[in-house]
Amino acid sequence: MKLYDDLVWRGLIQEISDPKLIDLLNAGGLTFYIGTDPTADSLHIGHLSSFLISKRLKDYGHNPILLIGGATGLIGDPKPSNERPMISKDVVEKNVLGLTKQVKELFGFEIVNNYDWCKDINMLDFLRDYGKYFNVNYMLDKDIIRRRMETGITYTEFSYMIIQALDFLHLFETKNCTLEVAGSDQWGNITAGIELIRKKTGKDAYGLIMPLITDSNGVKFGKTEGNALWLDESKTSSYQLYQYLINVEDSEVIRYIKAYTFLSKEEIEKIEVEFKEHPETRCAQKVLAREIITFLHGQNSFERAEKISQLLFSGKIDELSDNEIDDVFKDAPKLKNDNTPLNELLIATSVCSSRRELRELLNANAILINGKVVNDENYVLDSNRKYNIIRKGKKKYFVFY
Ligand code: 629
Repeated sequence: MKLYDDLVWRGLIQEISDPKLIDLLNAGGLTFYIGTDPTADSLHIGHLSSFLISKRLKDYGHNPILLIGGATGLIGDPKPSNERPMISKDVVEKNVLGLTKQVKELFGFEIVNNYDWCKDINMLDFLRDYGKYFNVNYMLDKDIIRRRMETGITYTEFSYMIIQALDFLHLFETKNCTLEVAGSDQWGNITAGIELIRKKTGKDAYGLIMPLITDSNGVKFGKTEGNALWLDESKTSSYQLYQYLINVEDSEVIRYIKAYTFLSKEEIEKIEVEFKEHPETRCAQKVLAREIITFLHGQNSFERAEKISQLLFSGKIDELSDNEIDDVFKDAPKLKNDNTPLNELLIATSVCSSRRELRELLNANAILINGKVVNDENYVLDSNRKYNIIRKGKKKYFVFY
């Protein structure tokens, strides 16, 4: 299948700046770039689909450049909602180091940092050599800027698109980079770059944006009420990633497999048939988790996460090591075991609101300690264990130490 058809089939094309790009994508040989600002020292799963595109294009013979926004990170890309807080220079520097290390390990592509060329542009040159090409009405017409007219936007964030545009011009002139790729929120910044290149050089450059990937309620893929799902394993463990991925909705999982894996059309269609016949096996979610976690953290990490999940599901808490318990129950309440019986301990720690509630739960076999049902309100936790895991009802866990 040709590249463009493959991207369309995977639901990865929201818009391209010029139909001419279709043949150029299918022909291969383009140098393109995708950028990310150092707002943290790790990418999160919301970045993944657009960064995976750089690998898809490379696999079809194009030449990727990954840009880390050491300069733009100091300015802040305007969001539709409100002004970003300014990030300090040393935090930006720390994040640039973290992101550079991560994308090098994950993708191994050429990396550039726009601070390297922006740092030498003084204010007067910026206004003369770049600002002169931006009509304010053109800038105000960008969706995100227009939406910020009510809440207000500073000159700093208003200027952001000029910097991203000069990045594209810089890469166009120094690396023959003719395409910028991003998620849909970047359309205004990309078209600003295409315009600047056309005005300055008279030549064509191109943009490609992918749709925001959301669930059936419009919530961004990877957005959880807890903290973000980081690609850095030390911030979000493979087990936590596994728990999120194994629970994505049946209605969306095939779409996610297309967007987040490198399985072929044939392989995905085979999974789709099997999944439609036996959705209860969650075989599609398992494939999604396997492919993403193996790509990010390797086969061993995936197998470990799957094993821990199976142990937990079958209540075999005793087979979990202490650091696996730390990982699995990272977000569970940690409570001190004072060696009193359940009918004191669970009320004192507010696991239960009263002895009556405790007795109801015990009679309903709804209190499990280290994977085993307990019915005795005078039960005392085993103080020889580093951890005692109490499960209340179906899903609520408490870690006693
Ligand atoms: C200078 C900075 C450039 C080109 C791009 C940039 C970063 C860009 C941006 N991107 C988002 C980010 O950094 O803010 N202005 O978090 C993010 N991107 C990946 C996808 C995105 C986008 O890193 O493009 O759509 C998220 O999927 O929001 O010369």
